Parts: sequence; C-alpha cells; structure tokens
Amino acid sequence: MRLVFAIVNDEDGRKVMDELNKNGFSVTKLCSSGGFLKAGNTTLLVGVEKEKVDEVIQIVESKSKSRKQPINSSMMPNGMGSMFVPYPVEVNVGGATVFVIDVERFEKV
Ligand code: 2BA
Repeated sequence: MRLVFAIVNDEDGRKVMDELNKNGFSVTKLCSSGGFLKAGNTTLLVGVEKEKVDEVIQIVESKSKSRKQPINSSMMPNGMGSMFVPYPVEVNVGGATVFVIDVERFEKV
C-alpha cells in the first residue's frame, strides 16, 4: 500500500479529484498553502495499491496545469533614501508536486 500526496493548484483541485473518483480512487482533500507564495493550494491524499501509483500520478498530471504566478520583489534602495520600489517577478508553479510514501498499515475500523 502507498499513500500519494499530490499538491495541486486550487483551480485544478476539483478536476483532479473528480477524475480520480471517476477512475475508482478514494481521495481526501486538504486545504493547504505554500510556504513560499503563502497562497492557498490543495493537497490530495490517495491511498492505493503500489501497482496503481503510476495511474494515480498520470491522472494528477493530466488535470494539473503549470502557471506563472507573480510575486512582489523589491529593488535595492535608491540613492534618495530608504524607498523600495516593488517590481513584479514571476515564478513557475506546478502542475503538481507529488510525494509517494509507504503505508505500514491500513485499516478501516
Ligand atoms: P509554494 O511554497 O508557495 O511555492 C510556489 C512556487 O514558488 C514553487 O512552485 C516554486 O516555483 C517557487 N518556489 C518555492 N520555493 C522557492 C524558493 N525557496 N526560491 C525560489 N522559488 C521558490 P512548485 O515547485 O510547483 O511548488 C508548488 C507548491 O508545492 C509549493 O508552494 C508548496 O506548497 C508545494 N511544494 C513544492 N515542493 C515541495 C516540497 N519539497 N516539500 C513540500 N511542499 C512542496
């Protein structure tokens, strides 16, 4: 048994979850946020047999888009004092960040 953690963009979360459900996978959705952008994202937990892990990752990949997201940076102070002039910088976010871990024991009681 494996547990797949998939961190996806909030806008893709629903589509990924629906496609996983449609293909017979159980999913738990957690509301999360990234430490760098401090923006909301979606973490999906999928418990599956190890033979099915690739199928899960394929579905996550097929429904997750990569996006450019703006962040604010600051230029060095100009000579006129301690004014900082913000300018837009973009980072590439996603498609999805996936972790797969071994599950020692799985029970529904
Ligand atoms: P965030 O931490 O908000 O990161 C958003 C995007 O900012 C990242 O996209 C990456 O392009 C950039 N970024 C992150 N840390 C950076 C840094 N120290 N310097 C420069 N740029 C940085 P992704 O790599 O696609 O990650 C999307 C989200 O997936 C992350 O949101 C975080 O919530 C999660 N994530 C990614 N890698 C992770 C890891 N190794 N462990 C735990 N969570 C991870």
